[in-house]
Amino acid sequence: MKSKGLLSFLLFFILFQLGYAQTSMINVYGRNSEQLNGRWETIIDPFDAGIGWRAVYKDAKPTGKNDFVEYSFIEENTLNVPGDYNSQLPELTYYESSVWYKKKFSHVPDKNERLFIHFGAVNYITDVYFNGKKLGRHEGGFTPFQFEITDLIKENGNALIVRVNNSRVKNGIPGFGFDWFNYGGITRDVHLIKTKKVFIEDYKIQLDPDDKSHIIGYAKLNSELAGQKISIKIPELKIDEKITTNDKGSAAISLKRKIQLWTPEQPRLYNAGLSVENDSINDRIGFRTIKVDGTQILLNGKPVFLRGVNIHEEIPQRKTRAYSDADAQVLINWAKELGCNFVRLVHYPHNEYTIKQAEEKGLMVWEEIPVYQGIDFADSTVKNKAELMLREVIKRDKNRCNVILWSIANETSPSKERDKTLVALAKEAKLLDPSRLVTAAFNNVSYHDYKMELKDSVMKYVDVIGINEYMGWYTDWPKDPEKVEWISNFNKPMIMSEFGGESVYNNKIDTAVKASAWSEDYVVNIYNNQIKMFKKIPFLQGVCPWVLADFRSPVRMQSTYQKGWNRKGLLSDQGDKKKSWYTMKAYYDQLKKVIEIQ
Ligand code: GCB
Repeated sequence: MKSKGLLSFLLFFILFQLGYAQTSMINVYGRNSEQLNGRWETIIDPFDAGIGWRAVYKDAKPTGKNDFVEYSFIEENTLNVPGDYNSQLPELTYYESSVWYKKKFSHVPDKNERLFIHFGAVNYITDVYFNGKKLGRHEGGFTPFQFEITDLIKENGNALIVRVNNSRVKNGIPGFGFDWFNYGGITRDVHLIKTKKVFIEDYKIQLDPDDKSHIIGYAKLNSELAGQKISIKIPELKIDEKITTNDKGSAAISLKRKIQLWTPEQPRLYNAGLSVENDSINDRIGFRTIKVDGTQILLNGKPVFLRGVNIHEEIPQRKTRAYSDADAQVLINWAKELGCNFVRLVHYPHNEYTIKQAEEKGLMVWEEIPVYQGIDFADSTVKNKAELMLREVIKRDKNRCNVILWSIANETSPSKERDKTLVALAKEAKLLDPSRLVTAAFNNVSYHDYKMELKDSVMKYVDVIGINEYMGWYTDWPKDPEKVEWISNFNKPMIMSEFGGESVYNNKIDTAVKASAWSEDYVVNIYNNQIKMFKKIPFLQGVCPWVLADFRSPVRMQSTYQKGWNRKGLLSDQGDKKKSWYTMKAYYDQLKKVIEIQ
């Protein structure tokens, strides 16, 4: 057993060394770059025949009458990038296999520049080829990655060829089964990034958790060059400073200023610029502190109750993944309208547009990696993959002040291997980013003597405990909701990270006592009971109904009401407000009033 574990670790390590994608540089949108979005030529390849001797990546074209190339790209067959492929052709609706993509482009070379192809996200396995050469592979559907192409670029006729495969994999993250739609394809923006030879690869500019007038962080070059001057400008704070790199190519930031802090009520962001020689990056940075104190969550030192909602990265009316700034606005505006100050972005890292819209509009964010339910923790590569995903998302979003929680898992069953992985992830998150809180959504609550007790050995490793419970839906109420007593031995804040039930919009069937009626009134009843219970939980510091909108799920095939949709949305699949929307909104309005009075 041990040697099997070692073997798979070595295998993963070798894979990682040979042709694995580079972790992406941060803030692509603030850099000198060009989008490679649009129509890409495609070949649908259900049996992956294009991998072997057919070698699609060679981009062969028939030349003579008897020279037929079965697998060649033609201009008539195209799909949109970004965009999931399942929603673009009827024959791809439930497709789970490979599609090959090709993008041609020209580029005027400049000998002082370096070039990178950057993918915002591709679901799930991606093999990337450029001008006939394999650049490498990336695994994981929701995090960015890049490849350098400086030495391979030509002035004309560059061909970027990508094989995407969205098959569910047993030792993948997520694993075989999950309750959302398995949208495959190049689902986020693709960029050609142009940097100078020396450029800023990474930076962190945030508030000192212990001093609200102290900006701390670092800027790091792509190479270990000492003595380079990096300039930082935040004009509205009268910051115009130069810092000098050490022999690791890194320079520390430490600046004292009077700062207007970011809050949900006043989400103040400052324009910031970083540059080295003639390579520069722009960002918008906000400053806040987030901590726990016993059972409280403190934002800028003051207790805050999180009025949240769970959001999947999907536009229900269009039956596609959400991928643009316009899509992000739709989702975030709904959350604002509901009265939220917080969103739980489930169950995987969402696109940067959504995080930024939330930041601009004053919503705190829970970000999660897809360590979801049936993960194969016994496979030793799983832990490495999860850690890599966690690193990728923390690297990407560490400058987003609205991100307050890194979630390492959702509803995993305790086992020796699970515990080891989750504890390692919690420690890794803290190590990479001590300025934020770590959480996970648990469903291990034991019910005894009319009491609900938080029980999971991993709870002691997180700062905030998320609890998913479906009382009134999957389980009966143990007793009168107001009398349900919650017990925690952790002295930590708890968020009710999921609760709710399914209903079909406008379904007035009067069987209010039967969950299986999918009636709106039945679900309103669940929400009213939940709210009664919440008021009696002393360590509850936030709630997140499941879920903002009905979402597509191939495990929801009940044929009268679900029809391929999980119907627990406060909004219908057309964005109509169900009765439960108004129940939650009224509760949030009431909570807001309490804050105003204080
Ligand atoms: C859960 C899961 C979520 C499901 C939901 C449901 O506990 O975390 O992904 O969609 O329940 O509707 O059952």
